[in-house]
Amino acid sequence: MRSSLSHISSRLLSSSRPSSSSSALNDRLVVSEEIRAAQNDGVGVVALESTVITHGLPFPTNFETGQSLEKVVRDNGAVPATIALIDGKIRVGLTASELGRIAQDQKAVKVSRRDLAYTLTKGLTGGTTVASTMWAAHRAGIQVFSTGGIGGVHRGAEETFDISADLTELSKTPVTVVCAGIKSILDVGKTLEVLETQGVNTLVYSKDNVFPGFFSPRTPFSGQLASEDLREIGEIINLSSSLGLPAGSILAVPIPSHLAAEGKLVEDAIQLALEEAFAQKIRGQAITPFLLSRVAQMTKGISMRTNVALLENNARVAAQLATILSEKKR
Ligand code: PSU
Ligand code: MN
Repeated sequence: MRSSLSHISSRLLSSSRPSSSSSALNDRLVVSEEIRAAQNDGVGVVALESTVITHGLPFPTNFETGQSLEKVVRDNGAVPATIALIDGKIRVGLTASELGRIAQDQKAVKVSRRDLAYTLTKGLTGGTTVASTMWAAHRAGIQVFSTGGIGGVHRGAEETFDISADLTELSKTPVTVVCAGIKSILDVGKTLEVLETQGVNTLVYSKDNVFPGFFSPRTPFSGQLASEDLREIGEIINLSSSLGLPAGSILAVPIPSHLAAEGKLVEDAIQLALEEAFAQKIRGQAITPFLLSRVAQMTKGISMRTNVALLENNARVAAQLATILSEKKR
């Protein structure tokens, strides 16, 4: 009896040993030559997610946007690292033809942290969310990541428990996520509460400490600190890591004033769609697709155009921040 127990416990111990994890990671994580060279030369690198390509925008806008985001990063002195799952590998840095491939793959999986292992095992194409892009970026030595909006706490989460893995990833992966705030289809207040609980640095790139709401420059909430000085923001990020704090950071960039009028139109449509969803008792997983398609209908394409412009604006700020952070290491 005793010997069979010790046999079981030694098997349990050996199965939980992390010994093979780093070689599996070395095998699966493929970082492009250009990105490796940039890192060696102290040039900034900006990670870009791919769920927006596989699931966020229709073809060919998704492909064109993927390319234009890479161009914006380059024009601002950094090297883009679009991250996606292709043929059983986590690819950091894609060629134009690979970008085209993921943009047209109808079977692409939306890959959050939990979906990494199964999507790789099946060799499926995967668009990485904020959570899994952060995870891969950190393992590839990339500190800055640009996206549109992060996932968060859904309205009604007290019943559905629908809280994005983006928030838990931010608690344990020291990557800075540049975004335009949190879309009002989510519960912005609850999302900021969870970020606080999880110890995430929540910074606003503005002179006013007003947390932005993606299409709208204002929500009723604030971040910890507002600053228009990317060097100061870089110092906070560096100190957070130097102190050994495991969490990442959010840098929320308000919608620029030249997009404000279009943003207001889209935000009004979102509020109307939310009322419709409530009246029609649409709940749970059905809500987000309902809201997004209603808003697209109501704004006749303006929501998509503004979304792309916000993505580009964030990529610009992220490239500038990545350049500052990499200078300090030279
Ligand atoms: N929020 C947006 N636009 C997006 C997403 C979120 O305003 O495209 C995408 C991002 O890839 C984000 C993901 O990481 O959805 C969150 O999905 P979920 O809530 O299933 O974790
Ligand atoms: Mn969810």
